[in-house]
Amino acid sequence: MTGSGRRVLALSGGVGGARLAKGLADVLPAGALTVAVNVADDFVHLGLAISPDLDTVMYTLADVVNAETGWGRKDESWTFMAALEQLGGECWFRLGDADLAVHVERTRRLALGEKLGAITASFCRRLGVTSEVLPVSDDKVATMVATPEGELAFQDYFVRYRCEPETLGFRFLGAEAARLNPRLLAALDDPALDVVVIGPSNPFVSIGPMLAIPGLSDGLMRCRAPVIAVSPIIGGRAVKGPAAKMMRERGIEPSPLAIAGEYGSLLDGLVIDEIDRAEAERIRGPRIRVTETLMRGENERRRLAQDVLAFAAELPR
Ligand code: FO1
Repeated sequence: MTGSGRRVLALSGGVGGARLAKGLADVLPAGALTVAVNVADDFVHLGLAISPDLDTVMYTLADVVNAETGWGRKDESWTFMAALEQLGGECWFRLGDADLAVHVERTRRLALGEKLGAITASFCRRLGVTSEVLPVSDDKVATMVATPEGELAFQDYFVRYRCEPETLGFRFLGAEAARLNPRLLAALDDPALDVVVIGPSNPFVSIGPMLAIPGLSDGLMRCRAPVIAVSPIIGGRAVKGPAAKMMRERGIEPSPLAIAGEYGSLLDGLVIDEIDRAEAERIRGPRIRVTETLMRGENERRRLAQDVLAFAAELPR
């Protein structure tokens, strides 16, 4: 299905989406994959422009990611953090020494007026990434989390308070005015596009802010290729992060059925885990593929990627 010239577009948040993107990149011909990435987790910290999801995708595709945490770099040293701690600086968001170079250089280039997409492309080239990694927009979008104690900026909610506050809702500041990355629009309209894969990312705070940018939902509805999501919920739990907790806080039972409900008519297909097989017949709308979706290593993520591509080939265009 993915012979020369065929293309695959993946939408990704952080760790889960990045792992599937790596699987796809490994089984596809070089350059066949475009990954559009959430930017609403981005923030300025210690004066530096941090783009956690873009960096997670970039490091994962470059094979330099910390496999344990799923974010940050492997073989990292922490001299900067230790020195900052000694000075009584802000240490709740951990920046490794090599990772720091990315934030410093990105901040410098943004200040010169370079676009986030161009900076990301340049970093990816330098790190040997052959897939195209696109920020969903070059404009600023910021997720705000409503909690009973007031609204929190995303990284405060996620890292500083470890996702502990109850979530009442989300706002994506800047999303309405943001312009979709033109390369993403081009990817959606490319006649060679075989499939759009929504990674096993959080539908509320990873894919949600991407879909809040005008043009993406329409583009997905319009594009001729099937749109397939991989459920981030397996056996009632999120593999990583607060997706299941957020569902319970909305009064929804965490399940692939709830994932199908979140994406609604955008989806042509949904990939769910073996453990949720019994759920398949309750899901109305998308075609369902049941397979092993947990990605513990290289082989599992490649096998899942192959499965998703085979499923896409079975779906009507
Ligand atoms: N996540 C954490 O849980 N703790 C951290 O200290 C942390 C630091 C960090 C530094 C750079 C980076 O690119 C990501 C980092 N993350 C950290 C991950 C991260 O912020 C979240 O996983 C995402 O925003 C959610 O997708």
